[in-house]
Amino acid sequence: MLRYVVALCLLALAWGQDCQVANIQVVPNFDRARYAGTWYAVAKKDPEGLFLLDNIKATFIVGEDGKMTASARGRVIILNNWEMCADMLATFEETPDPAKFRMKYWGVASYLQTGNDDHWVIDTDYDNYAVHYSCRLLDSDGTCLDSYSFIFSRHPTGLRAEDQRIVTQKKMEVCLLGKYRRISHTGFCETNLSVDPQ
Ligand code: RTL
Repeated sequence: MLRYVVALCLLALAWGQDCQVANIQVVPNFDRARYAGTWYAVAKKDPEGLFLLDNIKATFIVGEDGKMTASARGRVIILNNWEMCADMLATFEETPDPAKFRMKYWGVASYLQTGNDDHWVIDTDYDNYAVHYSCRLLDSDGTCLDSYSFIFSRHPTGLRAEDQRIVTQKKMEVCLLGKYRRISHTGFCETNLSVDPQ
């Protein structure tokens, strides 16, 4: 019963949203040093076209110069039926808002996608969860026509129960509630380090 009441309240709140990209709130005083390290993508909302499928893991690094870079790995299918793990690299350009970056990305292999996307950190507690958002195409009315978003967890097992509610709230704030799919982690993109026999 309580679940339905909460769901109804969320729905009522969702109706009150204007979905203007310019009004989307991000993490105040974003601290990239605390954000650094490994994140497991546990859910995603896809953009138009080719995208990472599953087994997605990202590692953010802050260099000595203070600049943030990242690497990401995930399963993709390219050329219609070639399944592989895409190794991606990214650099981040700062903007006046510390939680809003421009992300330039490319594949380690030249046939992988390259791009230059917004990379906004909507919310994070740095130790457990993070909500990412990117709008690729703004509509003339200020809403987003083509977006993608990742829910990240520090834990390969997924989000902690106590973080779920806040993440649902944030999904709603970026106007993407109900559009996310769970990301499975099957080990497909885990590199098997071979141990040499003595
Ligand atoms: C995320 C984390 C930070 C580093 C990078 C990210 C995005 C990667 C993307 C990759 C798309 C690859 C495709 C390859 C097929 O050619 C935000 C995960 C680089 C969007 C579609």
